[in-house]
Amino acid sequence: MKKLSIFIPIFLTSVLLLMPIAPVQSNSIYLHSYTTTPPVIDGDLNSFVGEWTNAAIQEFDTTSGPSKHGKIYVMNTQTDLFIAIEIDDGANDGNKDFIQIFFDNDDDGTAEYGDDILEVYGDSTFEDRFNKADGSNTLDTNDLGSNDGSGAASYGSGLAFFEMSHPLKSGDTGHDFQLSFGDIVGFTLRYRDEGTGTYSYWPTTSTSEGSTEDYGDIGIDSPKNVVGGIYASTDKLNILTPYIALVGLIGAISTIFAIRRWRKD
Ligand SMILES: [Ca+2]
Ligand SMILES: [Ca+2]
Ligand SMILES: [Ca+2]
Ligand SMILES: [Ca+2]
Repeated sequence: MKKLSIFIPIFLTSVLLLMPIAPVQSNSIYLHSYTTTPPVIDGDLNSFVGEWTNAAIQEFDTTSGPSKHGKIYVMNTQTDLFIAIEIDDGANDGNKDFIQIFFDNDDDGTAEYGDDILEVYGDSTFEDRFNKADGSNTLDTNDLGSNDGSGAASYGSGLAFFEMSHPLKSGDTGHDFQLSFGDIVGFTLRYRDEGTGTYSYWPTTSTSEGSTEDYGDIGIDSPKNVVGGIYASTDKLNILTPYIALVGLIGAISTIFAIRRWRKD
């Protein structure tokens, strides 16, 4: 019985402390990848060999509006977030086709005033925008903000291609997200296909300001250190978790021994 009374607290402490500390996510879509090599933002996803191979890549079918199949690529360097999209489109309609990425800056599932928006048109026009309080959105530059980032598009064989970049910390607060390593930002995309005159969404079903949405998540990864040829995450929590658990375990054992000694005395 005495052995059990020692074992149970040690076991429970170990279980609690060894439980993985996962980032808060709104759903299962969680894209994150660090790269040391930024892509060339020219609308061509193969400007050089392996340009997007370091990215987190996910295929999708739009969840609202006409069903369109696509693929999203996400990665970040120390300074910028990069996103590429390829999506079904029967015809190239130049600046009438466009992709929009709506961000949920604080990742709380609610679209808010000041949330960041990136837009790239089929003719490679790039716009850095933000959510307004009335549910519409506008250019950052219409509100004394700055146009931060770049974008480009191309088209071929029934697919529209978009590449874009945006600083993690532009300094344009109120119009752009300001992200650090380990941060998670919500996102959804909306595609305008001029040929069918429709909008398609993924993963949310709308982008209304003030509404609660089922956003996907983009994580900002920190640089990876090569340790003996193996990539090791420098995520602080990941590194610290086993040590925290060890300290907790030692604490629990010491307490039990202290109690036993005290009982004997
Ligand atoms: Ca490119
Ligand atoms: Ca929000
Ligand atoms: Ca801006
Ligand atoms: Ca913006």
